[in-house]
Amino acid sequence: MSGNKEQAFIAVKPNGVQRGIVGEIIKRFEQKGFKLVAMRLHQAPVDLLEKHYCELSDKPFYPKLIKSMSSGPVVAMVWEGLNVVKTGRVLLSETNPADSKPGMIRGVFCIQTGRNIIHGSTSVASAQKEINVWFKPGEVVEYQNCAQDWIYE
Ligand code: D4T
Repeated sequence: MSGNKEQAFIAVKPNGVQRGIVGEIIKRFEQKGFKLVAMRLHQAPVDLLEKHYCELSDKPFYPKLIKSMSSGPVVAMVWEGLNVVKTGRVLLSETNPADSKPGMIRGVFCIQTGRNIIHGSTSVASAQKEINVWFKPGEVVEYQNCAQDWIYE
């Protein structure tokens, strides 16, 4: 997927949902100009989370990561737009909130890595893998954003 149709998988983790930050996070992606093309509040089963985080299965923090991600509902989303994967990671900022830019999501809303409230795809390839893990075909919606010509030249 390329150009304005690039897609990123973004998820508000259970602690972000519990802390009532979902609206703030959606607002930042909307304000930037990205297009929301899928969203679901989901109590993720462990097997789904194991697929999502399969590349981290040998990490020491993996068991507590799976436990924390299954501790409550996740808001799973797909956002679309030019360079949305790279820019999405800028909006999230660093994995460790202590290293995050002060104005960015993890810099503003959280303190510790294990409670960093949001996930964002790190590459276009991993975004497509994650979208396929979290959404069925047809759940990602295609539509025209009426503001498109006011966002892109
Ligand atoms: P996610 O995947 O949640 O967007 O996080 P990142 O892409 O920024 O970072 P990651 O894959 O390295 O880590 C996944 C997830 O594990 C938690 N974690 C991470 C943790 O609890 N302790 C740690 O030491 C690390 C590195 C936080 C994010």
